Amino acid sequence: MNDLDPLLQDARAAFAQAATPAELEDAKARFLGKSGRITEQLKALAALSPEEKKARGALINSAKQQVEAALNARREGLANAELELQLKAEALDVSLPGRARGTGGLHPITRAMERIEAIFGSMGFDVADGPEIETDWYSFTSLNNPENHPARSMQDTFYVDMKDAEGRWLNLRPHTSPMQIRYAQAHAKKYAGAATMPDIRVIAPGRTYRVDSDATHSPMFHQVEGLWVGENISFKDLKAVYLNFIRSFFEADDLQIRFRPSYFPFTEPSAEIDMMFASGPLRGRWLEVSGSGQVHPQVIRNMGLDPERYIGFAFGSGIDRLAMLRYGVGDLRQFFDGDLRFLAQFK
Ligand code: 2NL
Repeated sequence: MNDLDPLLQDARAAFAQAATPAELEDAKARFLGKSGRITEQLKALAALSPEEKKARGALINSAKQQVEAALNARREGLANAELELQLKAEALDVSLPGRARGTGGLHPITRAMERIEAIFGSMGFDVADGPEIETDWYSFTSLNNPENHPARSMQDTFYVDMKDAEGRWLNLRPHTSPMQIRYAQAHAKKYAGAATMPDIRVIAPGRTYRVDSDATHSPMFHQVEGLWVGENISFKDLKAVYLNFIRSFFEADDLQIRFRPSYFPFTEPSAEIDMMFASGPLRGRWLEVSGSGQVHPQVIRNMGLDPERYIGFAFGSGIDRLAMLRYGVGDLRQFFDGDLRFLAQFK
C-alpha cells in the first residue's frame, strides 16, 4: 500500500470504462499525458532531495509501469473485441447450399415458329421478317382490299397516330402478308429485265395485331403466311406443300386435310384448309387451320409482276392455334400471361 494506489485504481477504472480505442486514448492522456496524474507526480520529484528522489522515483516508476500495463491490457482487449465483431459480421456459412442458376427455355410460340421455319426451309422456302408498323398500302391496298372494307376500320385494325415520312398513315399489321408483298417486290425488282425469274417461295412468320380480345383472341397474335409465285404454280402445289407442312409439324403421317371454298380479297379462288387427326384426343374432327387461295391477279400486279405470266398460291395460318394443338394448351391466354409455372413446362 502507498499513496499512489488510488491513482492506480482510478487508472484501471478509467481504462475499463473506455469502450472504444478513442476513449481509451483520452483516458491515457489523463494519467500519462503532459499534464497527466503520473506526469504531475514525476514533476514533483524536482523539489525533493536526492535520497528522497530515489525512493519516491522508484515508487512512481512502479506505478507508471502498472498504469502502462493496464493500458496495454485494455488496448488488447478492445482490439480483440473489435476483431471478434468484425469476424462475426463477415462470417460466411460455407455449409449453406448454393443458389441454383435457373435454366431458361424457348417460349412455346418461338418453338412452334422454329419448327415451321425448319419445315418450310426443307421445301426451299425463304423466311422473311420485316416491319410490324405498316402503311395502308401494304396492309390493305396492295392486297386488293377495297377502300371501304371493314378490315380497314378502327374497329378491326390498330392505327398509329402518326404518319410516315411520305405522309402515309400507319397501322399495326393485321397479317404478315405485307412482308410477302415487300419480299415479292424486291424479288421482282432484282430480276426485272432478266429473261427468267426464279420462283418466289417465302414464308413470313411473326407478330400481328387486331382489335379483338376475348378467351380465344389476343390483340397480338402470331401468323405465318406462305407464298409461292412462278410461271406454272397450281392448287396441287398448294395442297402438296400444306399437307407436307402440317403432317411434319404434328409428326402425323395419317393426318388428313380438306379444302373448303371461301373468300378473301387477295386470293381467287380462295379456300379454307381444315385438318383431321387420325389418332389422339382430337381424332375424327375437322379443325380449321388456314386460309388459302390462288393469288389475285391484282395482287400479282402490285408485286410488280405480270399476272398474264405469273401465278401463285398463298396461305395464312395462326401460329398460336397450331402451338396450342401441338403442345396441348387449352387456353390461348396462357401464352401471353408470362406465368413461369406454365412456361417452365416447355424447358
Ligand atoms: C386467314 C387468311 C390467308 C393469304 C392469307 C396472301 C398473301 C399474299 C397474297 C395473297 Cl402476299 N394472299 N395470304 C391468302 C389467303 C388466306 O389467310 O384467315 N388466315 C388465318
